[in-house]
Amino acid sequence: MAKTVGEFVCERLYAWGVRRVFGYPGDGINGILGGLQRFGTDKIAFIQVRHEEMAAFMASAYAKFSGELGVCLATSGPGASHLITGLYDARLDHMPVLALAGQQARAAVGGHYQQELDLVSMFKDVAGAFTQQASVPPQVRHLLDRAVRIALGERRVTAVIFPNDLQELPYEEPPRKHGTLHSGVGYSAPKVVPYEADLRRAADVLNAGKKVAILVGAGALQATDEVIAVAEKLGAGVAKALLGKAALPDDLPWVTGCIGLLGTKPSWDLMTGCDTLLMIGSGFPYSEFLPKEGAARGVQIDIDPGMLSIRYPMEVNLVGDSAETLRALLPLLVQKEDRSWRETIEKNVAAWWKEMDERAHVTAQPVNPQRVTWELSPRLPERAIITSDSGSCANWYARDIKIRRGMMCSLSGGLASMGAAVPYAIGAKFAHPDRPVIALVGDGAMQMNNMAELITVAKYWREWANPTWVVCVFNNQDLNQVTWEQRVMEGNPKFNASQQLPDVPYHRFAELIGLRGIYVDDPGMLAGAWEEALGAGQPVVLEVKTDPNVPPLPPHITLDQAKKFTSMLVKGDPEEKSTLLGTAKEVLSSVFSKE
Ligand SMILES: Cc1ncc(C[n+]2csc(CCOP(=O)(O)OP(=O)(O)O)c2C)c(N)n1
Ligand SMILES: [Mg+2]
Repeated sequence: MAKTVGEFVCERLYAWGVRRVFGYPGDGINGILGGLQRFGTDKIAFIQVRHEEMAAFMASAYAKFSGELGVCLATSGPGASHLITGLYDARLDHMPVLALAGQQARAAVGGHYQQELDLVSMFKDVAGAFTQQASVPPQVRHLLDRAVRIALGERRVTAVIFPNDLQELPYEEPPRKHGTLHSGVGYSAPKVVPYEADLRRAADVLNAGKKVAILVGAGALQATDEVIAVAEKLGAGVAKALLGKAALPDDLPWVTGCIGLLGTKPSWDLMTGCDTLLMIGSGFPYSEFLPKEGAARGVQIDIDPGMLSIRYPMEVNLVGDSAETLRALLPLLVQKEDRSWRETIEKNVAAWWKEMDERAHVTAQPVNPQRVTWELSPRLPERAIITSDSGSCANWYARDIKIRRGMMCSLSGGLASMGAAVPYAIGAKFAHPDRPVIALVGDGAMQMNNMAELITVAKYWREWANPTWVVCVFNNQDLNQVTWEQRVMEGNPKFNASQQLPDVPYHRFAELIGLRGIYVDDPGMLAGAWEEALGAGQPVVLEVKTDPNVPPLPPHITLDQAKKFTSMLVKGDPEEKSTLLGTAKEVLSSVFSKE
């Protein structure tokens, strides 16, 4: 029997190197699933998720952690629309992800049919680089070839939509005649390096600087040695955008940690005190954390011209691969003899880590959330992968985890979506089954969708070479990050109707579905709990009852924000009687005293 279009799709994806697809079935996509069944799940594994959005998050995380194409699959209508948020996550973080979606039969399209959405229009923004709906079998080959090559080459999301009747038809190669396409498989990333003259202009700016600050992002993840060499030569300090947290280890004394709202005071001092800024592979969005316009000369390196000079007007804009460009730049740089700038940075960094230690040990009711990550950090196994959800835990992830060489970490950066940490941690395991994986998640995000995805973990963990997979839930019964934003940014007291969360026994839910559950409501138990979780030999939900009144404040607070905060205290907050007053005032005053 001739192979079907569905079988051909699998065969072609396999030829492109695709070995797993994250997805969920439905009658809109059953022809491709039937094709996969016949093609062989030993060649392309189907990872069954609980929700299509999670499949897209997993594909995004898989691309981030493996460096390969992530593929997700969904049925027509609601399955396809469920993919959207996860695809936007990949889009905003520049990840190559291919979405395969079903559609109603060709004869029904345009007929307000059940589960018929205008999918080309729907995907067109998120997968704007390439979205096409197949209409005849000979078209499928080039649609797939282009969708994969564009996703990989442009680091974009692409989508191919398949009407369900088309999936069942016999596959036909494009005939040799006018009006047909004859495409092929294969893509190799080029070496992208700026011209010598532009490198010289960049070197001139960097050599003239006396106080050089470097900011690295996800684009520098493969350039660790090169960034270290350049920073050493320039006597520079290096701050990290959240997605670039693993680009440099935190045990280097001149690495100031993360930058921005979730960042550190030494990163703030680095950026406000520098006279020259070198930005490498970062789309870090908040310009107010960079030097004031005109206060520093700037050089930027990015593989994507669209990301150049949009956060700070740079003097030299270099399009290039980070590692290759830095390697080419290095011989043009002059070793800075005056190390006083570097010494100041190192002093600031040492003081900051001491302050982090103190903040983690401030008494809270019952557990200080910062203590959770502080205790995890030295216990992180080699080569661990850490993911974080969006919420207050992202602050503790950004600030308290000392990343070491060989580790990986990520989160939903550009989109900053809730609900990504568990699917990210699952995607990480499929990319690196031999690495221990740890996810940090708030209770709101756990309730939103991460809990359901634990079922996916229960289904697959026995296939993973290393069974260590831990999700730590910060149970504070609050949408805490936003509660604090409402207080500090808006000057409003906590609004219980929108912020308070029901208490859920996450550790017991874990046990119900066959995972290990650990519960901690005493900071003294944390060290032992982490050790137990990391050595459990099976996936664990570590639930910690944390205090919502420990403020995840930005490293630098403006006077305006402080005034609003004070007015909130006057207006009255349901938590007024708690430790909020003490802790928040303490932290605020410590921030101001350093101004
Ligand atoms: C999908 C989505 N909805 C809403 C938000 C806005 N938001 C950001 S953090 C947050 C609170 C998260 O609460 P939780 O998961 O309990 O973590 P916590 O801040 O309490 O530690 C919300 C609502 C978001 N980022 N993503
Ligand atoms: Mg919470």
